[in-house]
Amino acid sequence: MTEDDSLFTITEGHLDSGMRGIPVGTCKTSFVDPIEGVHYVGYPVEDLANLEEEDVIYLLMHKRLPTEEESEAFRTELAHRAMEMPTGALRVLESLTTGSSGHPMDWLSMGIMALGAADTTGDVRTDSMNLIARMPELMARIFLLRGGKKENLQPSKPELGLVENFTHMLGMTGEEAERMNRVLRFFFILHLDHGGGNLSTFTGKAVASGRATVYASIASAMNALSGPLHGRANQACLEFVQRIGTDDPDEIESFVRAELAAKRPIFGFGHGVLRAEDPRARLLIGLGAEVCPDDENYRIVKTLREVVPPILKEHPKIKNPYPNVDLGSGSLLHAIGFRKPEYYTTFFGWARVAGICAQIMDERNARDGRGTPIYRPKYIPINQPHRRLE
Ligand code: AMX
Repeated sequence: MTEDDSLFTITEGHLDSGMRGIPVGTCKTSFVDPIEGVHYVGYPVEDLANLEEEDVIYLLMHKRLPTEEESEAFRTELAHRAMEMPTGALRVLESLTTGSSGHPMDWLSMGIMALGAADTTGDVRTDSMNLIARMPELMARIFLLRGGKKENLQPSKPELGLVENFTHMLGMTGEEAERMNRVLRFFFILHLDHGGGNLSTFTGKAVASGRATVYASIASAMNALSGPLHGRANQACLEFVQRIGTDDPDEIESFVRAELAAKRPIFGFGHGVLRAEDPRARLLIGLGAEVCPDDENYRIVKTLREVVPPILKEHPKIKNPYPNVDLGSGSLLHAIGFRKPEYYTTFFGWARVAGICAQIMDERNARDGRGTPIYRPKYIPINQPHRRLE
């Protein structure tokens, strides 16, 4: 490909389409094949789903898996950075007082900004590594503070690894902790990255392109993720499943048809790029068969997976009638003990921080270190005839 090769022809129909499919840049961390789903630096995500989460983050940052020594050094660096966390900055969250004020994604975004206000170095790698290292404690503090149990926070043990330290700080032990760690680590790896153009990643990189800090960029990305058509779909999907309340296929069909007639989205289905079932949906539903086969929500999810695609196919405008990643994840999180769906997007966000940081690092290093220029797509003015005040 040379600089002058034409990649895409933009027609008027592409305008006001959310930039759907328009190439705007390159991505080194991951790509989404419409049929095969997401690949991290070339590996299909299912090959990586049972690795240590830190090794997969290393892959996104360095474009190859670490050797044993590199893995050890990376984990040690993250652990060291976690210990240096400016926890005092998070007192700002305590001022929100009651657990019911705002959505947990608001708290996540504010928490990230507070960490940045306390400790921004301006070096993109340092700030990214600090933030990735400190996310488990931010998450644990948000969960406990909002739950009115801040005194239950166990002292951080970053040497346990990112996911295990989080469940440890929440006070989980024994088999319950093991089950949580298994599901959360799997969920975490599957959600780390999803190409360059998904809304949260794009937002994070757009903000970073103006040379805003990593913290400001990632908080912006988290705000983008918080919408129900994007990251909050995992919350919406479990609420949807709970509203259905039965795994009877006929009742589910009537429910889905009524939702469509009321012009409401069928959560857990559809995608901007994928044109087949998201492999991550298959992997999560597969994990559910191992972890919670008889769980009520899980059984509803399995029936939805069968019943919904033929119904959505009746609507030719819906380009992908198949399950997306959010279909199964909520039922699993619920089954392992996270009973409040409003928290689920924070898990998605926590994971995605690493992928977006890796992409921001790549964009800052682009053009021989000059970085990707500040984002500036073109909008074509309409209905604005030149005029003057008399
Ligand atoms: N339920 C109802 N309508 C749907 C639908 C669904 N699951 N998927 C698509 N549609 C509708 C769109 O709203 C759009 O309608 P419009 O022309 O009246 O605006 C039309 O079908 C065409 O949409 P599309 O090109 O197939 O998809 P899109 O790229 O515009 O939207 C998405 C993608 C994910 C927002 C959409 O499929 C949707 O709303 N799904 C339900 C919410 C959901 O599960 N989101 C999670 C996505 C994954 C993630 O980011 N976490």
